[in-house]
Amino acid sequence: MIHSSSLFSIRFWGPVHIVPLPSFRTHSSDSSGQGQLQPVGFSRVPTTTDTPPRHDILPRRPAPRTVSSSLLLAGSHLFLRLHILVDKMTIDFYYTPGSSPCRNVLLAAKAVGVDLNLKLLDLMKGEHLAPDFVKINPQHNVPTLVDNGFVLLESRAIMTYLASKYGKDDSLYPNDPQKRAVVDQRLYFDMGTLYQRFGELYYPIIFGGAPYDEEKAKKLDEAFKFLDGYLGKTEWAAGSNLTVADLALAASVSTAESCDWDVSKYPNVAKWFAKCKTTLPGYAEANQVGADKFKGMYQAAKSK
Ligand SMILES: N[C@@H](CCC(=O)N[C@@H](CS)C(=O)NCC(=O)O)C(=O)O
Repeated sequence: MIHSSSLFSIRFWGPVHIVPLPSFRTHSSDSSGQGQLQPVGFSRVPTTTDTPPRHDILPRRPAPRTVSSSLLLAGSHLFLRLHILVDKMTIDFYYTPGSSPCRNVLLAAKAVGVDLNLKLLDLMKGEHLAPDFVKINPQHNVPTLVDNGFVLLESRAIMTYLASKYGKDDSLYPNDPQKRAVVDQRLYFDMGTLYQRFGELYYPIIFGGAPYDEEKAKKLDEAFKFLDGYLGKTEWAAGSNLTVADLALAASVSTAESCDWDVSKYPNVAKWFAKCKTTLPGYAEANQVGADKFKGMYQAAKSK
């Protein structure tokens, strides 16, 4: 289990007292109008070096010019005067361990270092169709995240949300537009091509007792070759460092491996995947346990 312990929210409470604060305007002692910052309403002791204001040539300003530093000061002043309540925040996570999309999120939470309050749903028992859950998620699917009342579906959206909101830095989901675009492309590739084709081949076998379909297997093989091409160019899926794209792709590849898909046929994928298994934070707990459960479902379906 992953325990909730390290996250805190800051809640402001009680009446907000707006205190009179000094605002600032420029004291124009030269014709450029760019003088020192002077608090308005605070007296300033004249010094011998002061140049008398040249009212004869400078137009009088009807109102003081407020600058951004006054806003900053106001913010910090207010902050000091507000009551601060630090309390525990809960991030509920509805999931089922065998689900590859749920493991995307579990891996992301481990990599980000955020604790989730795990809420197991047994899809086989229809727990995801219970009215209380459908009220939270009308699409009644997992993974579903509820972060202090904020509900989010779609595993890859949840991953990028966790990385953006709770990441120590932007390495897992870069702020740079082009780096981020590559991460997004790999995530969409995972959802729309790799995992999609995996599902098209294996879901009918596991959940519908269908026979192995060679045409669908060729499509999945092609998707793995695309991934092999990406990983031939960069060390990680979207560049030189680990990102959320690696986490999603690793969950998908592990799920295919659970169904006896031969990952060793794709040398770059095999090398990268071996590294993922040993270096992704909490890999065994977050992903392998669930991938093994999925393997059990596949084996059971095969033996029927
Ligand atoms: N694209 C979604 C897929 C979610 C999904 O298909 N979840 C399945 C389990 S793997 C589910 O909850 N199915 C039950 C249902 O849709 O009622 C994601 O990545 O989060």
